[in-house]
Amino acid sequence: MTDHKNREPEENKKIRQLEKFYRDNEGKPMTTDEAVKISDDENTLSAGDRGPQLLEDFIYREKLSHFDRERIPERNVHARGYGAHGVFECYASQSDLTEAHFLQDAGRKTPVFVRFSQVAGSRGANETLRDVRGFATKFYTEEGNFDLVGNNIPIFFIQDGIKFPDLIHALKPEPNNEIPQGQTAHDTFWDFIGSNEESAAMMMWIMSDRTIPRSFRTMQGFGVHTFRLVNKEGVSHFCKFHWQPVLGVHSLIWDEAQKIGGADPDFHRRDLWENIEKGNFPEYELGIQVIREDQEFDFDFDILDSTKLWPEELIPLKKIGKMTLNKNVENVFAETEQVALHPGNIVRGIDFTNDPLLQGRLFSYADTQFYRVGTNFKQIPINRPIHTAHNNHRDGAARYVIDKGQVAYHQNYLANNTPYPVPGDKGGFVTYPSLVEGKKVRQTAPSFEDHFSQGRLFWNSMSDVEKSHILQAFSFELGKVKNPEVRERAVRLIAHISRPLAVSVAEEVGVPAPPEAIPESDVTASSPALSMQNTVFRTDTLKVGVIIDEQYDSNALKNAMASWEKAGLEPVFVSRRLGTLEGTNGDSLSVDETFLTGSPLLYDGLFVIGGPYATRDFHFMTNQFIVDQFNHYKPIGGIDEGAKWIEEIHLQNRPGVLTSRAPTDGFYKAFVNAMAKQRFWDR
Ligand code: HDE
Repeated sequence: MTDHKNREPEENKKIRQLEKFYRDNEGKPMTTDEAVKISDDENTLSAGDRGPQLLEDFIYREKLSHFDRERIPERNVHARGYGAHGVFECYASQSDLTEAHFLQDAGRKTPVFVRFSQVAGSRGANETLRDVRGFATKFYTEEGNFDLVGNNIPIFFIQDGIKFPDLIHALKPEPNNEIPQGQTAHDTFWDFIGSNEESAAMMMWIMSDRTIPRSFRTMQGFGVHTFRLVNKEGVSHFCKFHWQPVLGVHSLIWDEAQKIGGADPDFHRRDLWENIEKGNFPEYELGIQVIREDQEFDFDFDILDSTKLWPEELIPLKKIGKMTLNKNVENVFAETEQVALHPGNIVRGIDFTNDPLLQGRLFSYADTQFYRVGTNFKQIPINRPIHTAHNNHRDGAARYVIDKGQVAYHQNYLANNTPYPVPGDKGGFVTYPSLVEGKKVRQTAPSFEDHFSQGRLFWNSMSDVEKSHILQAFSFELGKVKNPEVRERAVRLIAHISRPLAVSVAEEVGVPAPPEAIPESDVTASSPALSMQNTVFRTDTLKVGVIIDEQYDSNALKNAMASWEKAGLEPVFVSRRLGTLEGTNGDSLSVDETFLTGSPLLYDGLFVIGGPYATRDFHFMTNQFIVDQFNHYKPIGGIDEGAKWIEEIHLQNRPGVLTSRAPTDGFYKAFVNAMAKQRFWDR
C-alpha cells in the first residue's frame, strides 16, 4: 500500500483545514488531558501491594470516565456508514440555471465529504444485507455548506414525512425480539408495504439487485426530491440531482450477498478504503434533470411526489461535474460518525420545493443532530464550513469556539452593528418567492394518487435476468414472513403492477393467486436508463483471485500479469499458506490469501494456475473455489494444472470459462474480455 497522504490534492482546502485539528501521538510522551505527564498507565494507585484502590487517582478516574462516555447514540436510520473526502470539479458554468458559487466556473474545485450508508442495520450490521444505500455528500463551498443527502434509489417509500417513523418502525428489527438485524425480510415490514399502496414502486426497486450493490464505487446516487435552481435574475427551474459512477452500476447476486455477510461483514467499507489507499479514486459524475417552471404540470405524474422519478427519456440528464474521492478519513468516529448531513443545508442558488417528503426532512435532520451529536455539532471540524461562521449564537454544551467581545445581539451600536446581514444583491441568501395559496388541510394531493404506473414502468424496463432476480427476491423476502395474510396482501399489491409476477410469487410463497379483479397497470412504456444491463462495463479495479502453487509457470504468469495490468485488473494470489512461492524461472511471488482467509466470493473472477506439486487438499479447495465462481456466473480462466482441474469437473467451454494448455496472447485477451463482461448469465 502506498502512502495516500502524498496524493492529497492541493486544492482540497477542507482537508488542509482539518489538519489543524489532527493530533498525532506518535513519538510523544503520554499525558493526561490536562497535559500532565503520566509515569505509570498500567497500575491503579492503591494502599499497599494488595490494598484497596484510592479515589484520588486522577489518572485512573480520567481514563475510565472518558471511556465510559465513548459511545454516542447511533443514527436511528443509516447507522452503519463509511465516509471519505474528495473534490468536486464543475465541468461548465451553470450560471444560466443557478447562482450556486460552486457551479459558476468550469474547472472550479470544491472539497467534499461523502458518507455512504445502509438504512436499516445498526452500526455493527453486516454490510451486504439487502437494503437501500445512503449516498450523502457535503460540499464545502465558498458560500457555505451544501448537503446533497440522497440514496442509491431515485424514489422513496412514502409521500409525506409524517409516515417516516411508521415506515422505520416496521422496517427495523421487530421490537419484541429484536430480529432480524438490518433487513426487510420479516412480517412488520411487509405488513407496512401491503398496507401502504404508495410504497408499490419503491417495493419493486428494493426487490431488484439495486439493494445489494457490488461496491459503493458502483452505485448511483439520487437526491430523490425535486429541488429548485435559481439564477442571478431570480428565474427558477425545478431540478433533480443524480450521481453516476464512472465504473458503471453493478450489483452482487443474492447468494453472494448472503455469504459475503459471513466472509467479510465489512465488505463495502474495506472495498472503499482499500481502493482509496491504492489510489483507485472512485469517481462519480453529477447529473441534473431540469424543467422550467411553466412545465410543472406537463407530466402524467406530480413532480413534487417523491415516489415518482423523472424518466430520463422524457427529461434528459445533463452532466455538470465530477466528484473524485481521494482521501480516507483519519478517524472514523471524529469524521464519519460525527458528520451531520442535512438536506436543509442549501446555499444561494439552490432552494426547496413543496415536496412534502422534503419538507418533512427539513425538520428532522437538525433535530436529531442536536440530540445525537450535541448543541454545538456545527463547530466540530468535519461540519465546519470553509469560512468561519459569524453570528450571535452562544453557549450550549461543549462550545468549541471562544466567542470574543461584549456584544452578542443584533441590532447593536457597540460593535457597529456587526455581524451584519448581507442583502440579496450582495451575496446574502434569499428564499425564492414561490407563490403559496390554499386552505390548511390534512390530505394527500389528488395528483399523488397514481401508485402503480411507475412500478410498472420499472418492471417493463428490466432485462429477463433482472426480472428473475426480482422474483427470487420477493420469494425470499415474503418466504420469511410468518403470517400468511401479510404475504397475501403483499402479493395483491404486486398484482397491481404485474399479474404474472404476482402469480409466480404467490406460488413460491404458498398463498392463493391474487383475485382477477385487481386491475393491473396498463403502462407499456419502458425506460432503458433504469436497467443495470445498460450500464458501463469496465475492468479497472476488478479483482482476480489467482490460485497458484510452488513451481508455477513463470512465463505464463508473466504474460497473464502483463495483460491484467493493462486492463487495470488486480490479482490476489491465493495458495495453501502465506509466504513466498517460487516459479519455474526461479522468480518468486508473495501469497496474499490462503484458502482459509480468502474466498471466491470476494473476487470478480478466478484464474487457476496451480502447480505440479499441488496436494489433494489443494486440488479439493481449488475445486470449491471454481464451483462457487461458476455458480455466481463469474469469469474463470485456467492454464497448466488449472486447465486440467477445470476440465476434470467438465466446466471447460461453458460460457465465461476459458482454459488453455498453451496460452497465447489471444487467450489472455479473451480472459480480460470475459472479466469486462463480469457475469455470464447464460450458464
Ligand atoms: Fe433520511 N434521515 N429521512 N432520508 N437519510 C436520516 O438523519 C428522515 C429520506 C438519508 O450519512 C436521519 O442525521 C425523514 C429520504 C440519508 O449521516 C434522520 C425522512 C432520503 C441519511 C432522517 C427521511 C433519505 C439519512 C438519521 C422522511 C433519500 C444518512 C440520522 C421525511 C433522499 C445521512 C440523521 C448520513 C438520515 C430522517 C427520508 C436519505 C432521522 C424524517 C427520502 C442518506 O433525521
